[in-house]
Parts: sequence; C-alpha cells; structure tokens
Amino acid sequence: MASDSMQRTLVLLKPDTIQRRLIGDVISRFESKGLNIVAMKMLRVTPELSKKHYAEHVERPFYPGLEEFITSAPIVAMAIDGLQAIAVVRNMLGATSGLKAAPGTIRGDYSGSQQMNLVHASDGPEAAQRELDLYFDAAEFCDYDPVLTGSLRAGDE
Ligand code: FUP
Repeated sequence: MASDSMQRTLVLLKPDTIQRRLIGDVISRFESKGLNIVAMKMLRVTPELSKKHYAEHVERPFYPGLEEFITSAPIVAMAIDGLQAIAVVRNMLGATSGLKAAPGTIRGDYSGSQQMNLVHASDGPEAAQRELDLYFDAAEFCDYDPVLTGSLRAGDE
C-alpha cells in the first residue's frame, strides 16, 4: 500500500446478502467507488469464529440470535484497500440498523432490520487488523497495481 492514508479493511457479506442474491450488487458498489478488492472467499462462519469475531458482544442478550444468523448460511469475506478505506466503507454501509441507515447507503437501500443488515466492516485500524487476521492468511492477499488509479484520484492524494 502506497501512501499513509491507504488502509485495508475487512468486509463480510453476511448470510442475508447471500440468501437474497445481493452479492453482486454489494460488491459492485465497492468497485464503483474505486476501492480495491485484494482478497475474497466464501466460507461458513462456525460458532467458534463467531465468538471471536463478535467478542465484544458475546455477553449481550442479542448475541445468541446473532450467532444463529451469522452461522446460518455462507458468507463472503473480502479485504478491501483504499484511501481512508475503513471510514469510507463504514460510511457506505450506513448506520448499524437498516431501519436507521440513510438512503443511498447499502443498509439504507437494502435492509429493514437491525440484525439482518447485510454487511459488516471493521470500525477502526485495530479492529481491521484483528479481523483481517481472523479471516485471511498473509499469503491470501493479492496486491496489485490497479491500472485505473490515475483516473480515480489526483497523483498527490
Ligand atoms: P456494526 O459495527 O455497525 O456492524 O454494529 P455493532 O458492532 O454495534 O453490532 C454488530 C452486529 O450485531 C450488527 F451487525 C447487528 C447486530 N446487533 C443486533 O442484532 N442487535 C443489537 O441490538 C445490536 C447489534
């Protein structure tokens, strides 16, 4: 990653995205924004992985339902690079609940649920590192020079 403001974030397309056939629509938004997908795979979240991923929520009353949901069908995990990618992607997702997320955001446009909010993204640099390590080995990141970069932003950005 080139500049200081380049970041890598972990994005999960949750079981509702897969069940509703929205994988393509959601990925398309990240591509259209100019972000770079540098790793991607489909997997089934186990209860063990769910407890690691949602460690801060394990004791919360909503956790059992959240685990049941996140393990109910496969997910798609992605590593996404871009300038300020952590905040940019979070803003693209919108508020946690689809009932509150603004129109134009992914959750605002596609979700009417607090739990089934389609997409997860890391909420800060430490979370991104921890979560990328949970889902990907170092060898799975496919860094490359995106040929469109010169048409997506100025050279000093
Ligand atoms: P976010 O960072 O936007 O993904 O949201 P949180 O870390 O606050 O919550 C993690 C997941 O728990 C969310 F995707 C939705 C789910 N959740 C519930 O199902 N019920 C709640 O009351 C709060 C969160």
